Amino acid sequence: MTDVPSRAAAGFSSAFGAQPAGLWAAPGRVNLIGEHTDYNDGFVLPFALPHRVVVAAAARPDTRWRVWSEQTGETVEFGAAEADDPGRVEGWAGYVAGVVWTLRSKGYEVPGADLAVASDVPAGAGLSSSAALESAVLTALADLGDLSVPVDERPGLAQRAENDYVGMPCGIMDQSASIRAVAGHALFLDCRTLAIEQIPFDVATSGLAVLVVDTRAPHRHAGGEYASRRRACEEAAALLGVPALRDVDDLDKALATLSDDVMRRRVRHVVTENQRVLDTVALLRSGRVREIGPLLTASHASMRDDFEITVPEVDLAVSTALSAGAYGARMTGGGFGGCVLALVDATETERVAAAVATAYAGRGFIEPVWFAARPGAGAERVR
Ligand code: GAF
Repeated sequence: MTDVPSRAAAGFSSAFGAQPAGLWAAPGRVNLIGEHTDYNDGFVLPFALPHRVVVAAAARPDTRWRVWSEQTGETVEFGAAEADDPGRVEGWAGYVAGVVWTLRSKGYEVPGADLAVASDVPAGAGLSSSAALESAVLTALADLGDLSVPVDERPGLAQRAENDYVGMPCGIMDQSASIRAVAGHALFLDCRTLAIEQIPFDVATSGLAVLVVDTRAPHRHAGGEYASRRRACEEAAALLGVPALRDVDDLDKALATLSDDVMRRRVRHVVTENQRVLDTVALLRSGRVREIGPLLTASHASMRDDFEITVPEVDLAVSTALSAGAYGARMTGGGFGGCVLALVDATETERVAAAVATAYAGRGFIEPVWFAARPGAGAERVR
């Protein structure tokens, strides 16, 4: 199969009958650790995938946008009136219109454009295909219009497109990973100050691999459940009298203050998960990669028991990977399906993946898909 940039370029030519002015790419991500901590002003440690959304684009002389998608084969067209009206453009093109909206509403003179989108980021797998689309479009429009949008402000702009145009109350992790990642590194992000540190994460030199298993479990009520977790965290912070759960520094005292058991467990997940991110970063900084395994596994238990965002397929993939010898394993992403990552000896990757597939067959689950993930680059112009 032709590579993704070539598919985007070919799609552009056939949809718009011209050559694109350039090609821009932005990756999906795997979150190594730090789940549902971003909107609690906490810490996250994602890395970019080699899988990317590629946008072939050219400016237009007017303020209209036409977007062709390889996935649906359709072209959606909208103008300034639709872009300026959050929610008006629906479906996948809403992410594109949201980026136009977020830039325009900040005063940038966004050029009209034709855009063709191709991607090898698995959609609906919790690997941030939507953040990759937003990030690729934002990077393309900023370049095409010669807009001086500071790189450290781009993730927040893309997040705003998703929050306020599309209506998904996500945090800032995915857009940050897609825009600010550096190949060979994990991105340690403080979601309050937006300070970042690139943590070397070249697992191959340690003889290790990050096995990613797409459980292909159908997302169950993911949107509503995500929003309700976020709400519970905000309510808990208000009850505890702190700006965000990141500010809870005495967990026992906080748990004793709260009367609702579900809320207590939500708080415990966030507070302990933040600490696990810091502990993981400390280990990686001193090159002790294998030792992060137990932290990954503890993160999974916390998501399963306290935050209650896992599903049977995900739990089975984690427990099977661990029984097959993984150093640690956890669900990655927002939850209710999606992917699991496992830290394994590189030579054992296939065997562990096969063990998960066998366990799935035994339970009658859909056959999972797997790959070994190496940290890729953030958003960039590719041609
Ligand atoms: C989704 C969201 F988009 C992120 O902001 C983050 O909250 C994640 O779920 C959970 O860690 O990917």
